Amino acid sequence: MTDHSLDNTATLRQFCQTLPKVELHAHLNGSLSPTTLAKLRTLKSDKYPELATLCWPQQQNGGSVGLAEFFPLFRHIYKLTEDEQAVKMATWDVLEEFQRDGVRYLELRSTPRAVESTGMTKETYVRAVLAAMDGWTKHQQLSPQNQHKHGVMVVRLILCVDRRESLEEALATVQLALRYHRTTSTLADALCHVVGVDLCGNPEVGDPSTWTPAFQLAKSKGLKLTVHLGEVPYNLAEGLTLLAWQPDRVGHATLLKPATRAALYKGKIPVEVCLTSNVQSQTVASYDDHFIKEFYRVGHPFVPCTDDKGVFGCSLTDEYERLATVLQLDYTQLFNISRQCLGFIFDEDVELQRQLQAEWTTWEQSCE
Ligand code: 6MZ
Repeated sequence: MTDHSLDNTATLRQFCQTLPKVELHAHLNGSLSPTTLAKLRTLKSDKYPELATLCWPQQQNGGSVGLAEFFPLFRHIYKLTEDEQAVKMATWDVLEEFQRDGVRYLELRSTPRAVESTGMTKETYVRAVLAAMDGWTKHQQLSPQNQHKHGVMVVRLILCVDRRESLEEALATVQLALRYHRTTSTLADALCHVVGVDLCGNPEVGDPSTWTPAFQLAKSKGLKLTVHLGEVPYNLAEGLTLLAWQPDRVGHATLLKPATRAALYKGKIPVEVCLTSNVQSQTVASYDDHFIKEFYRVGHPFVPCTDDKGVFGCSLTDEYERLATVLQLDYTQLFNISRQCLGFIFDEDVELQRQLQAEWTTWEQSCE
């Protein structure tokens, strides 16, 4: 595949849009599009009239949102997804949008949440997300007009522990992840399941050593691990504690101490890179200053991801386009990066991995 292998009118954007893509770092509630927010606002307008104008900051001013303003946003957003019906609607829409963006394998992540006033428990939250994933997948399979020639986008779930949570809460999330993990799932006809756990939330809050037993348990039971690493310039001990959990991937890894960076490189731990999110949330000064250049130079594995496509107003297509510009990549290099991501997915099903590889090969051949 060369830069000239596509038809002359094809632009970089078209290439990035049609490229089959893998999305491995997307938070459900941060991924809600303006359209979904509007639908949810209408649904909740009697209960929360004060949310009538709620929207993402970038919809108002197109501007960035620093980490200090980022986390409080979810206090409001969470009111819109405080019951199972709303969670299902939100999940369904997010899947539609990722598929439309050319994503062919998605690991969506979310923090199980209990809301006393609506009766939603952490378990019914997880069941609602999985039910929407299953329902959406079946709907796609049954709708010939919606069918991609390689079938429906594959969807998996990662459960998050928020840094505000206690060890007991983290352990409960790991137990939930195990209950809905494929190898132990009691849902015989389930299409979608949990593949791993993540540590997310405000990096200024909490100390990772608190949750070590929970993440060790997850690892020992066969769940895959990812952690948010280095979003703020925290101390060396914190970075090393997180890496001692032996995560299978890490998110961001933007502000690492040299010893943490060395450990990351030594372990060849793939990084979920979220360019737009990092620059907009001001953890990286500019795209030119982004560590992606260093990862690419030293050959460290990475996966382009959106993080919160709603909050940051981006798509995975945007992320590939941005990557091409920052790293000066041609189409072949972009394709190779997208294909390399298949090696970092958490679902270890050999047949699934074979199918995905075949799909990428077919796509590559179609460009020749
Ligand atoms: C850390 C983040 C995040 O779980 O309710 N979240 N945590 N860093 C980030 N990058 C800027 N983006 C999102 O989705 C929203 C939750 O994901 C976490 C935050 O804890 C946020 O509350 P769910 O679906």
